[in-house]
Amino acid sequence: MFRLCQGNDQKNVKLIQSSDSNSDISSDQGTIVLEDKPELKEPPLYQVVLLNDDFTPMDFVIYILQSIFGYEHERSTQIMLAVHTKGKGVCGIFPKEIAEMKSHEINEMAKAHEHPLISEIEPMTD
Ligand code: TYC
Repeated sequence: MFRLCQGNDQKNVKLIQSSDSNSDISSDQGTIVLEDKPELKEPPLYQVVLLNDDFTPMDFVIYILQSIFGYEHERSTQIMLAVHTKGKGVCGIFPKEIAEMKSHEINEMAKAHEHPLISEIEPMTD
């Protein structure tokens, strides 16, 4: 005899063949249990956005991109020039807490060096 059990969300189910020794599921021989998978959602992502200004030296922005985001010199230069010409630009995408930390680090390093450089975070829209 087979019996079919299932959770609410039919997309997230797996088949388990029961046995008498498994106390989590029915002890009827031949019972099929469809269990929901635990729902593991990806964390919402945020962009770290760098804003242009007229005073922060280009080399300082390149240094920030290398030290905080780990970009190579050439890639950092490309990002810096994109921000310089377009007014703002994304320099990385992270879960909220990491984006906040990186943005805070940029803004504090800029303040410590008395540059007006500012970064912000923006939620990704999908
Ligand atoms: N516009 C700056 C300059 O001409 C360079 C710069 C680039 C500043 C990017 C900020 O986010 C920035 N020195």
